[in-house]
Amino acid sequence: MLLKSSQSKVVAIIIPFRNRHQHLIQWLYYLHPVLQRQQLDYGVYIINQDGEGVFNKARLMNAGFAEALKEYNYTCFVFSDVDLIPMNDRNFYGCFSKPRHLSVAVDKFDFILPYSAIFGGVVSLSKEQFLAINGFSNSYWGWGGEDDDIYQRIAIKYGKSSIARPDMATGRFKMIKHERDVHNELNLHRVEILERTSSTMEEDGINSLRYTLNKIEKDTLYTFITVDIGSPK
Ligand code: BGN
Repeated sequence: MLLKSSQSKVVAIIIPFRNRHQHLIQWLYYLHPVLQRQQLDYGVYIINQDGEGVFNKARLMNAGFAEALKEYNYTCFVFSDVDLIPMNDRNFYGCFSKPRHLSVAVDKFDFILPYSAIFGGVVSLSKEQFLAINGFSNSYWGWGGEDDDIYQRIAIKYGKSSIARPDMATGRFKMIKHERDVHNELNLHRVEILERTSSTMEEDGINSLRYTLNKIEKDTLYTFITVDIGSPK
């Protein structure tokens, strides 16, 4: 594949995680061959939330960004749910001149975009793009909103049409079926937090991230990092 200079192939794949080992096995089985065929220079980082507190996916993704950079000079970050498997090898897990939403046609949503501003599932941002928007918000505890928040950050920083997507045939995904997770209940504060993104994004993000690194386990196929990210105030 010919790459423009703005596209980057030194990629850290960051997967926020807790108690989804069955999915992880499948993700690794399907994704490694795809990533190898795409000839990426990549590492896979599973960021495991320690304990049974309320899940905070965005904080885990921020921690993954920080931990991956301690290890290698990554220039591109792909943030992926552990249960999303691409159906098309040509959906490139790299970075582009715009932040990119890769999972545009998921079977769970009948292979259509549920809404035009959706930016969850699998997304890629260059290191530069991620830092320019101060990463993800740390404030979303429980389910929902953190992906809309990063979409807002991008729109605020770069303007409304600032994300890129593959076409709907390239962007097909299967979501591995599962029950709702425990300790990841719907976040009832998500709408009000989202309304404040423009005024909080400068202070709430990768620059204010706090966590304790508890364990790093290196496997041939991935690095499994357990972090304590605290609990809601
Ligand atoms: C949206 C959620 C996203 C989620 C998608 C797809 C919110 C914020 C409400 C304003 N957003 O509704 O986080 O990825 O559904 O499931 O809940």
